[in-house]
Amino acid sequence: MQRQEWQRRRWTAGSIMLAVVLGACTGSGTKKPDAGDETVDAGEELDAGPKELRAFLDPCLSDTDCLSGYCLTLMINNEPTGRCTKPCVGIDECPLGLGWNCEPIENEANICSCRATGSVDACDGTDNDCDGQLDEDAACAAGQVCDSGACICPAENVCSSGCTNKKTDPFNCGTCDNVCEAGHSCVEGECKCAGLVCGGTCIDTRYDSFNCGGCGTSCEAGLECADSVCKAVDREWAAWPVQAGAAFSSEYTSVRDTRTRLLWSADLSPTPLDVDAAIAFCEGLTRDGHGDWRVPTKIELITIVDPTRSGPASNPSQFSNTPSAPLWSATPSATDASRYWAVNFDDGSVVAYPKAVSFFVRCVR
Ligand SMILES: [Ca+2]
Ligand SMILES: [Ca+2]
Repeated sequence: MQRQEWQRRRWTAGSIMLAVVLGACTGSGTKKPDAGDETVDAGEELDAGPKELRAFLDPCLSDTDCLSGYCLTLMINNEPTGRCTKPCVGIDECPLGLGWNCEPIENEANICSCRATGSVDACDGTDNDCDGQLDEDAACAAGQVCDSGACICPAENVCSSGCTNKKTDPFNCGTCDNVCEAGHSCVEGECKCAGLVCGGTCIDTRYDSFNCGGCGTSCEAGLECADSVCKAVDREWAAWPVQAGAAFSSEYTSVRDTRTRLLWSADLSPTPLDVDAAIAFCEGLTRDGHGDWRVPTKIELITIVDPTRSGPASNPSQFSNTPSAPLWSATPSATDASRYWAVNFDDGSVVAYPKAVSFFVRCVR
C-alpha cells in the first residue's frame, strides 16, 4: 500500500488522541478501537471478511488487525511500519533493549512503545528496528559476541593469537594452537579433510595433478590440475614485471600504467579521508575528461608499490607526491567488515584499518 494512503487510513480511523500521541512521541503512535469512532474506510476493512487477529510484534495496518487492539506505528528508514503492541504495567513486560518503553497513551492503558532508529540492529543495546529481538544484526569480529550492547570476547574464545572462533579457526581448532594439517579445515572444532582421502592422504582434488577431480586421475605431461580439470596453465602473469618504470606515462594530470591499463590520478585527495568519504571523493572526481574515477582495489593499489624503494615505496618519476603513509583501498577485510585494506607506502605493507580512520586516497579508473 502506498505510504500516503496508509497514513490517510491511520488518520481517518484515528482521533485527536492519536494526534496527541504522535505529537508527544515522534515515530510512534497507536489508538484503541472504539465503536463510537467515525471510520470512513470501515467498509474497506469489513470487505475482507473475518480475519485472524495478529499477535504481539506481528505486522499490522490498523488497530483492528491486532489481538490487543493496539497497532504501533513505527517510522523505520522514514517509512511507516505497523507492528502490534500490547498493554503493559511496567517496562519489564516489554522487549529488552533501549528504544522500548512502557508509556501511557491519552486516557488509556500504558502500552509497550518503541522508537525505531533504523532497519539494521547493530550491537548497541538498542532494539534499533523494534522487532523485539535485541542487536540481532550485530557484526562482531570472529570469536566475539554481542553482550549488553558491546562486542566482547568470551574468555573461552581467547587464544594467543587473539579472539577466535575455535569451531572454525584452522589455527586454533577445538583448542588454542591446534593447527589443522594442510588440506584440512576446522569444522565444529575438529580438523576434517576438506577434499578427498586418496590412499590414506587428504587431497585437494581441485589442484592435485595426480588426483585431479578424483582419486587416481593423473594429468598428462605438460598439463596441470586447476579447478578439478587437467589444463595447460599460463603462468606468464606471475612473471609480469610490476613497476617497470617505462610502463608509466603521463596523461595530463593522470598517470597511465600501460601494462595494467589503469589510469591513476596524479594528485591525492586534498586531505586524508575516512573510507566512506574517500569513496564519495573519487566518485565525484572529474579529471582529464573522465568522470568514472573510483577508489582502487587492494590488488590494484599494490601494483603501484615500488618494492625496491621505501619511505615512500613509490617511484618518484611516476608519482612525485606519494606520502610515506597508508593510502585507502576499496577492499573490505573478509574477517571484519568495519575494516578496509590500506597499502602503506612507507614500506609497501598492507594492513586492514578501521574504516573511520582518515588516509589519503589516489583515485583510479
Ligand atoms: Ca531488533
Ligand atoms: Ca541494536
